[in-house]
Amino acid sequence: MSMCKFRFFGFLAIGGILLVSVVWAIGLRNVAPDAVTKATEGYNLYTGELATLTDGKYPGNDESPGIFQWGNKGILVFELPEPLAISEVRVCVGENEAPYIVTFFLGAKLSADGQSQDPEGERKGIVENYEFRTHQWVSLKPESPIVADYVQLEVMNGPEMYEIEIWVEDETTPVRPSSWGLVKSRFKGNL
Ligand SMILES: [Ca+2]
Repeated sequence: MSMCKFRFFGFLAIGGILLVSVVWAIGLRNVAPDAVTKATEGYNLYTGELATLTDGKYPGNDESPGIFQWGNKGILVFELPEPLAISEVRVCVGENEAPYIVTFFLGAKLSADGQSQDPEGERKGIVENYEFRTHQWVSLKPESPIVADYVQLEVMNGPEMYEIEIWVEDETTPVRPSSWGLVKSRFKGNL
């Protein structure tokens, strides 16, 4: 191996270790796959499968990821198993410029029919994104982490959605094993 290659791979290794260490220290983890996910039913029609929103597949890492899409507007809810300090909600989107609104609740529960626009429980915060992005990650990030156990995502204009992540900070919980891919996706911020 030439010195250039050696230096290159050495830099990658050191950089990777440093970045992974940073993420480890912060203790970020995506809890969306652990949540009970539900879409409002009745007036708001959608195509696609809810499960594809938390299967870890999106255009940045899969050739044909599933698309979840409302006809126009709709609400998705994520009920977490316990209150957690949520630092960011991200949505990987495709076509259709759209606004996104996330509301954080504590003590709320899903209703049997999924109609949960005004769930019981205490509303702890709301974050809105009107950047109208397409084909990238949309970030909904509160100024500081919000402790909540119920996350509601409201969209309009029927955006294509590939993946939703709910990132929490927990210093006692290490990141999941796919550290390098996770670091790249977190710091790149785009597809
Ligand atoms: Ca997906």
